Amino acid sequence: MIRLYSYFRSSAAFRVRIALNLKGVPYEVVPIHLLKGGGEQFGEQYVRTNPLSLIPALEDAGQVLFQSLAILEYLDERYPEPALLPSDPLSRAYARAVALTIACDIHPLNNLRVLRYLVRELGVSDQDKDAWYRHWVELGLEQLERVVVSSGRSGRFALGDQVTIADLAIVPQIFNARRFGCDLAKAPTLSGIADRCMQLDAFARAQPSAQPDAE
Ligand SMILES: N[C@@H](CCC(=O)N[C@@H](CS)C(=O)NCC(=O)O)C(=O)O
Repeated sequence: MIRLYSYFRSSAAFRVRIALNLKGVPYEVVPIHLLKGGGEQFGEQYVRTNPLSLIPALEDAGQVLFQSLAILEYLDERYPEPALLPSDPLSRAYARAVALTIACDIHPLNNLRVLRYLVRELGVSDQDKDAWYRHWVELGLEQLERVVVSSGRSGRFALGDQVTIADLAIVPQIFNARRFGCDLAKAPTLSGIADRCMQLDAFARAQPSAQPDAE
């Protein structure tokens, strides 16, 4: 059975949990606590699994995959239904671009290790760390909102009425933005997409509070 190294609050793992649920692929969650004891992602055992010390990693047929977007594309190729990418090349590139904007340009600035470095090494106050977090998330989502609106492609979801990898990236990012009290007034379309996605069972079952390691 597929094993997913996951942490309930990890937005990158959240993306993969949604894909597995949508595709109806059974999987076992192996919880890796990112805070306990300094972080289990740095433990010898997990570093052997994923030397990047990041969540998620997915183990299938004895192989370990990492990077959530690569994992999503792997799952889409291995379990094609329902497809997470549209069929025409332009729409595929667009869906990937939306997902990559979140995964490459928004999420990494606010990752745990970055926030920790700000506080522990650079002596930034908790208040300033939170301001950093909100600044990059609000700016990133405001810009992405403009992309999504001007593309004219959105419907119930980021690409019409088909769930794609774009939605799998949007939902966890909006989820975390709300948790950290970001102002999403300038991202109403993205917020609406996230709300409609969360009405789907596959998304709801993937959310942090539904995880076996939820606190
Ligand atoms: N680009 C990676 C990002 C993975 C990532 O940053 N995971 C976070 C949780 S969402 C993590 O493991 N953080 C641990 C840390 O910062 O020490 C992906 O998409 O898989």
